Amino acid sequence: MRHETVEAGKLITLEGGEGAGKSTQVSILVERLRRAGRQAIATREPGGSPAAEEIRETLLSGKIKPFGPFAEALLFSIARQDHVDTVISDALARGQWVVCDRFLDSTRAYQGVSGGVPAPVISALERLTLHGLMPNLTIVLDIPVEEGLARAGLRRAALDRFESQDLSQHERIRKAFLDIAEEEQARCVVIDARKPEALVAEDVWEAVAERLRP
Ligand code: T5A
Repeated sequence: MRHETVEAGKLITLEGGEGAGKSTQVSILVERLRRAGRQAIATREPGGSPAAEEIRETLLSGKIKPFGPFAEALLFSIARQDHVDTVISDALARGQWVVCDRFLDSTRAYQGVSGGVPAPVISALERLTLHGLMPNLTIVLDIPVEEGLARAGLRRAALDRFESQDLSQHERIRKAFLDIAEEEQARCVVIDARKPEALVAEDVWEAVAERLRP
């Protein structure tokens, strides 16, 4: 019997603060990868699998907030593990390119740096939930906090649990993403998200083409 070896897919994550344009760029990138002949899927966190989408509702409603950032970090991690185990790993094994709106760096930035959950705890959660899986490429969309919040606010009537944090927390989160990108340059690329959508999409594609050769 002849066995065909399937080339493993790639995991690309988009990260950044509120309203940076992650969801917009995820859709554009998936279309572009498909036009380049790759099988590509869009997914998101928190969520991405039926069970994780249920956890998303609970987290964004603020019901877990009284238990503190550690409890939120645990729940984001439980959701991530299900998402990885039931969606991402299978897709990668089938050779698909997975483009994910937020992933582990959001937990590092929001619950870790902004929420004060110690970095070794966040790292332990990553080890327990990801079993060594890391994105092949992480694109950090960087935008001044107030500009991003204005975009997010235009889209929705009410801000969720995390969007409604105070400005200094959003500034810490922005810096946390930039610090991660600085520390992990082989994995991360920072893109100026203030530009018009089409120009940001060009920068995203350039980064993907240069780093991953789709
Ligand atoms: N969270 C998440 C944690 O605390 N820990 C974690 O581990 C994880 C995974 C998720 C929340 O959960 C937190 C972080 C978040 O607060 P969400 O609803 O998924 O909540 O929110 P976000 O991921 O922040 O997504 P947003 O929907 O707020 O923003 P996006 O996806 O960055 O932006 P997008 O594409 O929806 O665009 C927003 C608006 O701007 C316009 C769009 O048309 C849209 O109206 N826009 C642009 N306008 C001008 N120029 C451009 N270049 C534009 N690009 C988009």
